[in-house]
Amino acid sequence: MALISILNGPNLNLLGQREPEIYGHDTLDDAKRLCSGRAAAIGHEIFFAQSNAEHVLIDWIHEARVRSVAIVINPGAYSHTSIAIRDALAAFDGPIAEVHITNIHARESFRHHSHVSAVADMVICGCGIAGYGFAVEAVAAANR
Ligand code: DHK
Repeated sequence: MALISILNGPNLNLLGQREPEIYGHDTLDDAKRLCSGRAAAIGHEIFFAQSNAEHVLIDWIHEARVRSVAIVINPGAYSHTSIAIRDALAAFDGPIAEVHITNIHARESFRHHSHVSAVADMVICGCGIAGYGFAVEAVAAANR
């Protein structure tokens, strides 16, 4: 049994409450339940966490270097701004999945580029919280 770190960036604590016409009605707790069920089914455990602070996300990525076999990350708006998160992920050896609830390419132009995508092994966007489940399965398969 191995650990997968599932990390969520700013404003994702409000999932289900903020702009539901864009982000839907599912909550981050729903995403956590989905991930833990999906991970358990394939013999893995999860560390699932959310922070609005860039440095906290970076610390969790560093911790994943020693305790996790894979990372699933929705960096929220930091996807589009944070070279520091990109660099932290580049120092992780296992598979990385970048997840976005929405299809960032069909939204405002400032969301079209993600600094994280260049260091992710896979990018899943526009699938709602189902994307988290796909990501857990994909990183587990990539780690085999
Ligand atoms: C979530 C956010 O908070 C936005 O800043 C990103 C992403 C998109 C999502 O779709 O999950 O641009």
